[in-house]
Amino acid sequence: MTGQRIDWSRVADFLATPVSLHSMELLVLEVPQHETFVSAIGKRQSRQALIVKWTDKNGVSGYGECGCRPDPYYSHEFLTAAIEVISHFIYPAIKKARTYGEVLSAMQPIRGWQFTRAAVEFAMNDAIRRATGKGIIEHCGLQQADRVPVGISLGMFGTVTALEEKLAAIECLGYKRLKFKIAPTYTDEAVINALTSLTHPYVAFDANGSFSEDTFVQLAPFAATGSVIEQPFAPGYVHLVESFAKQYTSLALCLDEEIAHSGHLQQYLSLMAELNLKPGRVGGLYASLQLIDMTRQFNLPVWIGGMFETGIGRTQNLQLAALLPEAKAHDLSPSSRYFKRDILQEPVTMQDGWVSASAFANPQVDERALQELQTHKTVLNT
Ligand code: OSB
Ligand code: MG
Repeated sequence: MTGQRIDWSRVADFLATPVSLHSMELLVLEVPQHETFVSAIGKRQSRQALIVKWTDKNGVSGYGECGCRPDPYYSHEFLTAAIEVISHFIYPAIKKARTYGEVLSAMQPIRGWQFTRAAVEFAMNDAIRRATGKGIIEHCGLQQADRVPVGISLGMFGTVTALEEKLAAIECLGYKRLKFKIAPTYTDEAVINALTSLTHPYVAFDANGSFSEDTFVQLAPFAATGSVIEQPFAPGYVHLVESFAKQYTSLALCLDEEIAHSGHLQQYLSLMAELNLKPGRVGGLYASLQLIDMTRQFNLPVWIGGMFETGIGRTQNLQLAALLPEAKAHDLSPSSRYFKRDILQEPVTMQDGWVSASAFANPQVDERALQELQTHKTVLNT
């Protein structure tokens, strides 16, 4: 499986790319979803999104999305706090930086706040890409596939009928993976039986850290299917994987929340079956390339995950996913899966479980949607 390695000398050259910052806008949008999504984290009907708009001294703008949630229930970061961190710590530190690498270095002293730092890097990279045609991904030496296989992340279901209706509705779309949210609050035997006897070739279960030693018994039927279980235990409690295996069965482990940087990956490598790499969660594009390179070094399967991002964040994630031709599916569905109105001029579409590069190579932002869905704006320009 070992794929190509990153060409770090080319990345180093890219880090010397000059940048300039005229102003930074922090836009909060409320983007209504098609349907309510229920997971161990909570229930959600619309996506509150934070978009960072980086405008350079030539008037070129780039966009980045901060993937964190409006609450601190997935990670410590949350949206209004991200605005504070950018306004008070990031913007003052980077406003005089002269290169891409200097911006990254200026953000380096900040502990944590990966989604927030990532959003700034995404926006800067996007501005460079719009000005020159190429960003860090195009300079990393890996080939970009011309299409990306995608899966769907499905919320929790109250009844077997609701589950069956959903499966029937999406069957013809050809998703390459079905990922189901699970939690110890799933106690309906019939729903558990239906979920553990699905015939789709690639099923995964995502617990968002909701199980503990007290609820091992409820996790056991899901683990026994041999399907990958994503983040069964809360971050920091990964040692439970071994005690679970002693009492029940082995666990095909995928980590999500747990992995905020390459040090974490190093620590848990031997326990993992695969990595859900969310570029925002690990601190941005440069950090994602480092993690991709590590997965290649250690032969660990990796795919790109999502945070229910709008088209701005999702198309950047899709550009990274295109670097991973061996991945079977990424959590990056088409616009129609998520929102009534995405914020791109052309929504991201999918054909038979594939999103083609034409949908994500050069996304154009729908400025009108950005205006109309906006609930807050902070402008930083001094
Ligand atoms: O755990 O993967 C997760 C969305 C928000 C927070 C956490 C998670 C998710 C998803 C969404 O599963 C996947 C997607 O964007 O399609
Ligand atoms: Mg997850």
